Amino acid sequence: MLTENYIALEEKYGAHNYHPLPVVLSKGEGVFLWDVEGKRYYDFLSAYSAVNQGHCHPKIVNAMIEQAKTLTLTSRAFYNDCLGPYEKFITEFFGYEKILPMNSGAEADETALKLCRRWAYDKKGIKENEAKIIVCEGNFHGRTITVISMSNDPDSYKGFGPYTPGFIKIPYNDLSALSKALEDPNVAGFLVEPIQGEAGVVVPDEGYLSKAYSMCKAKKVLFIADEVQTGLARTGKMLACDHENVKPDILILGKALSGGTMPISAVLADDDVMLVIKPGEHGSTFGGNPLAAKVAVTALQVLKEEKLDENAEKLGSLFRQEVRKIKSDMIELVRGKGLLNAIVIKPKNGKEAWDVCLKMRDNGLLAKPTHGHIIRFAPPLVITEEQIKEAVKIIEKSLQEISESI
Ligand code: IF1
Repeated sequence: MLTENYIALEEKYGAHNYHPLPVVLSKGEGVFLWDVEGKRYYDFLSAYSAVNQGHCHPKIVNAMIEQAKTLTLTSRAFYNDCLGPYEKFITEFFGYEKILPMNSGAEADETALKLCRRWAYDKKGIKENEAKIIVCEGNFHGRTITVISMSNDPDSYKGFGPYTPGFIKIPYNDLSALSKALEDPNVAGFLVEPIQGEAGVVVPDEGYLSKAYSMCKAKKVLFIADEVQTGLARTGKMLACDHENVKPDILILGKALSGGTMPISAVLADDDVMLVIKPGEHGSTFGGNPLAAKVAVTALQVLKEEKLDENAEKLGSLFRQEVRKIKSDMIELVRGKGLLNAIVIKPKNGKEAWDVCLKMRDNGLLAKPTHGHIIRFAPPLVITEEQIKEAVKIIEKSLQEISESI
């Protein structure tokens, strides 16, 4: 079946909730993807940072196969022999007392919101149903009704009301706005992405996270970091918060926690926060299942053993340095941290980011525009120096070909 046939199937039988780049993939290995015609591509999206360890990492896949043949799901109605060891491993890995295991990133964000609100009532003494949580404009935390209630992107929230109340929206990277919002005694938490991914890889000023953290502490407000996309070595440190030595009161992880094999997310916190939720007050059918427990431990071990944070730091700098050498009037700017980068495209004679992505696809590299004219570049963290250089050549060639075609 050729590319068109597969696309036609999705068009006919699938919801139209995406507009994918026209390429049909059938195999992944490390930094590479192959389409149904056998053409190879560099993957520069990594499934939105869910494949940091590279596609089908053998250690992770083998751990999955072994556990899949043994026990995949018990539900939390009973104990199993994988969850406790996983909980010990991950809490020691990140330095927290407890983990609440979930599946998707949105579920983990929802869990963090519930923890924060319950902590507000039981520990901070805020009146029931009065808790407020500060969020940033430009945020992306998932697609559930409550999560889109925090969004100021019409594509995320329009037509899905009524919305969940209790959120205060402030501009990102704006400490005076945060300071003002923190004056409200009913504020219980501040939920923030250390780098705003969907907004177009918006990196805040140096010191923003640490100052925001201190301001929250001064007002007994929980600092909640959504590291679903920025975490797990992506930005050159195990967590993006590590760049400023900030330890969030609630840490949200997802995506690469499974190395891209299955949905696994997690919320980490210390007892003072985590134990406000009592038995029977929160959960999920698959949360903390034995298969996820084994996969997540292996996925984290791979990050550490292969020093993928150091590789991301080193090769991210190389990527930005090499892209900045490209002579093209379609490059407005390059920004990012580690291997989470973006190029802001200056449209030229009607050609824009989407056209650049189509051309890069023809030349063997897959990436996709986020808002408007911004292209995110986020390869698996196992990429090598030589592959980064080859990828930059493809970007340069593609921009040149577009300019010549106009
Ligand atoms: C889509 C965006 C990225 C996330 C952060 C929570 C979640 C995400 C910081 C929710 C998910 C995904 C969702 C996917 C595309 C992708 C995305 F474009 F939507 F915004 F990466 F930037 N926090 N991001 O980035 O995790 O429930 O999806 O497991 O919805 O189109 P999830």
